[in-house]
Amino acid sequence: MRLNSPQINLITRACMKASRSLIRDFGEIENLQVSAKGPGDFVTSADKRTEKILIEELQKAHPEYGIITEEAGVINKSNTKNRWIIDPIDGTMNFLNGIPQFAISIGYEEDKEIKCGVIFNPITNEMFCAEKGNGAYLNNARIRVSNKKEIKDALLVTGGPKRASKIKDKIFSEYVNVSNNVANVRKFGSAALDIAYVACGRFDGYWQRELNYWDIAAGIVILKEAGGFVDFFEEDTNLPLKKNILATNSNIHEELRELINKKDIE
Ligand code: 2AM
Ligand code: CA
Repeated sequence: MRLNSPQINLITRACMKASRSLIRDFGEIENLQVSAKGPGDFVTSADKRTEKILIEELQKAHPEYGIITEEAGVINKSNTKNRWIIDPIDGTMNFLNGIPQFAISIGYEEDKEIKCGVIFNPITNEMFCAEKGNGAYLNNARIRVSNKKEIKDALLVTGGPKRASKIKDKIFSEYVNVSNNVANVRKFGSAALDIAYVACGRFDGYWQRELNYWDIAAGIVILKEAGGFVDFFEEDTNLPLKKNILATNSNIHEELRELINKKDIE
């Protein structure tokens, strides 16, 4: 069956509308890269422009819904019953460098549970979407996680550390531990697409620290509906929004968690 909730239709439509100017902006990047000023400010405005279109479209239908976004912050803060979680460009560094690995990511929450999500890469024209209870799709085809059973055969993806991270050593030692025990590890620079790629079986698992909720909200429902498993590995379990994600095809989940928890550098 295809997805058909009013929310998913709204998100999809907003994504298609915002992607028109995003594709145009991406086309401009090449020119700006060779200019003296560089594309930095331009990217910030592309981010804002995309976000504005998304918010306008979503608000047309539901002006009262809460919104959490990367650029504008929180809108209608008191409404925690219905909320959109928006990342207008996930993979900003890739976008800035003319690399077509970035996406619009939008999740929809009801009573703090993610009900549906869309991750759209407008350059490759790949739209990942899911609705709780109705499966996950890439464009019109149903997707499922990989069936890989053994972590030693797994191809994983990760991200970070962010530039200002205070735990770079820890993140790099984790990377060493994991890469010594799996087939290989990739780093693609868009958390949303990384999770989506686990959902459709391209990668067997993904982990990353220091994320924001909007990076992963849509990905969580897409991965779960594709048969994957998502949880978090925070040291501080009292934080309201968790930042360190572990997302896999389910089969390799516990083994990957053990590798991440292993403290010694091998
Ligand atoms: P962004 O492109 O929207 O900033 C890169 O490893 C991934 O981590 C991207 O999805 C990126 O989202 C996300 N991320 C979150 N916080 C970040 C930060 N402070 N610096 C770099 N990437 C960050
Ligand atoms: Ca992001």
